[in-house]
Amino acid sequence: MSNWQAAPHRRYNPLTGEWVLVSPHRAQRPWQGQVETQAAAPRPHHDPKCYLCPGNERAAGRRNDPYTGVFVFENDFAALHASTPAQSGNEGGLIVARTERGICEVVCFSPRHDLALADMAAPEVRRIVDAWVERYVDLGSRDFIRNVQIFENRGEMMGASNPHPHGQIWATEEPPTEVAKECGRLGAYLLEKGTCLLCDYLALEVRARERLVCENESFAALVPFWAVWPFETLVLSKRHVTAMDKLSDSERDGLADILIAITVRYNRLFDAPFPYTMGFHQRPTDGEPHEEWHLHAHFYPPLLRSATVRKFMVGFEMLGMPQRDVTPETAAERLREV
Ligand code: H2U
Ligand code: ZN
Repeated sequence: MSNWQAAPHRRYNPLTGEWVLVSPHRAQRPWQGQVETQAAAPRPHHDPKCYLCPGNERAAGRRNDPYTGVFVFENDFAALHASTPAQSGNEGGLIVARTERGICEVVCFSPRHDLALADMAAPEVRRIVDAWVERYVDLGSRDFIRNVQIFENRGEMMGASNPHPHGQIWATEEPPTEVAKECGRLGAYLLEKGTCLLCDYLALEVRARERLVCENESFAALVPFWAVWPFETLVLSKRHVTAMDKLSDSERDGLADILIAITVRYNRLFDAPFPYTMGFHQRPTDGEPHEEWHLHAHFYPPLLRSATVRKFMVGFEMLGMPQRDVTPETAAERLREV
């Protein structure tokens, strides 16, 4: 394809069927708007007031185990419950609702209050990967759970309620909207072409190398051609696996390695802790084989041009469609070079 660095254009996201507007020439416009502050104070190894540190009391009065590795507990303020009785309503297709059941868990990544994924050693992150696999399999095996969404909100800017390294898992009765969209597109592609959309896309990106950020034997991280967030990345398993439970031992190590590699690059970019939401998309757990699925993670970081200036999704984006100024190619180059 020709040079997409100059003219305003639209890019297609084959995973969701949506489009993003790219305006490369706008990246230089001045900024006199909101400037974020980032807490930079050094944190202790253990904070007696932190509700996620080992041995501490949580907000709801329960106490954490004196854990030394990864610690998983059921969210005390869960968004969904396993026992909600079924109910539904439909008034002329206009007032439509139904109850949703689910299970919400919190995963403490480390007993150390002051660490983040980027600061951890590979064997420590590997233990988090093992915990995610175990929770995906266990929650996914419940008869009423059809999707297990694993994610992390990192940093105050992304709404994380606590700096202690942790993530969440929301297992739901129905695949949520983003998963359902991807499921539809991946399924349609397999039906039409007989191959996996993300295997084909990865092959293309590995050949081009333009948007590739880093890779190891089993995973690659790249800025997708259709990225919306300035430094958004997509982490793809190199082998076609539908979910984490199909990863080999060395591929689990590869996943741990690439998570460290990408978060270290993010922190180096503006020489400051880099906020993001990240999470995995994998085979829904409805009992079907879902061969169209290809395990991947999305990193959606809000920062735009420094540690304190973020991208807002407002105006045209709320009313029209997502838009970006810095091209994915430029973002990938910067992430490669740090
Ligand atoms: P976030 O930082 O991504 O919000 O995750 C923290 C979660 O921890 C949040 O969902 C839960 C909140 O409900 N939580 C507990 O389960 N117990 C507590 O004592 C405090 C926070
Ligand atoms: Zn803590």
